[in-house]
Amino acid sequence: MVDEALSAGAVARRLGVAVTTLRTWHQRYGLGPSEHIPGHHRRYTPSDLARLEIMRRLTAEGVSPAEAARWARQAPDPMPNGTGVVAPTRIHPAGRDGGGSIPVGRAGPAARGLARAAMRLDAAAISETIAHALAASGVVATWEGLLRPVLAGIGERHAATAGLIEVEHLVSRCVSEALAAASRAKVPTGPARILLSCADEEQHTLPLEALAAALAEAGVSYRMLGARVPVAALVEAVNRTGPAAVVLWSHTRATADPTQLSALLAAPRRPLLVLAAGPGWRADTLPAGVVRPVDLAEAVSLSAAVRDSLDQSRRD
Ligand code: B12
Repeated sequence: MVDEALSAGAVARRLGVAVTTLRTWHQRYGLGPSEHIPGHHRRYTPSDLARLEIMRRLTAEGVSPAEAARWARQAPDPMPNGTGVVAPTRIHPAGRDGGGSIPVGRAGPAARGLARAAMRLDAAAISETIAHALAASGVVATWEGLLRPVLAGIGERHAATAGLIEVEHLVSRCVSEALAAASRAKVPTGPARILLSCADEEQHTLPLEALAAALAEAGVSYRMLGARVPVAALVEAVNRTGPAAVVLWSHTRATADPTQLSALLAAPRRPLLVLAAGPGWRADTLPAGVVRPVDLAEAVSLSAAVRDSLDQSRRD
């Protein structure tokens, strides 16, 4: 094993990280070198390297270092037979059989049940759990206490294993259907003063669908443009419908081009309120006058408030 073991410098070069980063990962998260020859510096074995590769990949994807380290430590030994060959499938924890579970943090039993149903690809149980929660607790509580933890858990597992895409798709579909049914059950009257849209090329629509259902529940009419709206089409919709507020969702940095927000602010029928919603947006790049809600509840209350103020000003 000594021949294959690497120095910290060699590992740092291979992974493209600083030696100090390796030291931090060792000291804080226990991901250190395990080869120890008396009288020599400790060295990294191929198994250590495989774990560090998981750590590097996950942290680069935005997973917190503590969480990434948890996955890295759980990874099965990639070289149990000492061949020195790192089989790619073995460096993903539970990546071979799609087994394991979806982490839901401190979320309650309903979220754990939903996560289990999701792993079984049991669409009927998934839909029933969501419908039951929506009826019993309403949209905001269902989103925060049930859907968000499970969706985030699926994302976490996917980042760690590159698996669970089938689970992600099935759950997304069930969530969409349940939120659409909730929206249809309470169609608000009055003109639609809130425009909901995803940023250009943005395919993550579920948070906007949750907002639509929550607005319906609160009696606020909206128009939903859905996924991947090019900026010219968004501005066209604004100019034709004159909404009081536009909520533009971006889930990832790749779709968070602030010029989309500037275009809304420059539109001839500029909305009273432009909301940049979602984790894609960076606060320091937002044009002045754009508001960033912190969560679903705030997006609902801001939308309802701006609708009320427009209705009031039209009455005066
Ligand atoms: C479901 C899902 C999909 C589905 C979406 C289906 C749909 N109709 O929406 C599909 C399969 C289409 C998909 C596609 C992709 N996805 Co995806 N996806 C997810 C997943 C699992 C859940 C998304 C979601 O709804 N999150 C909702 C909650 C959980 O997100 P949240 O950030 O915690 O939200 C909070 C804040 O934003 C805040 N908030 C602030 N303001 C507001 C306002 C409102 C109204 C609300 C509701 C909330 C809110 O409160 C929220 C909680 O309520 C996430 C994992 C994750 N953690 O999000 C990955 C994830 C977002 N996807 C990811 C990726 C990489 C992709 C793809 C690029 C994959 C690919 N290679 O094709 C594509 C992207 C395509 C595109 N251009 O958009 C990565 C993004 C990594 C990154 N940071 O860049 C993630 C994080 C998974 C991962 N860990 O790798 N995805």
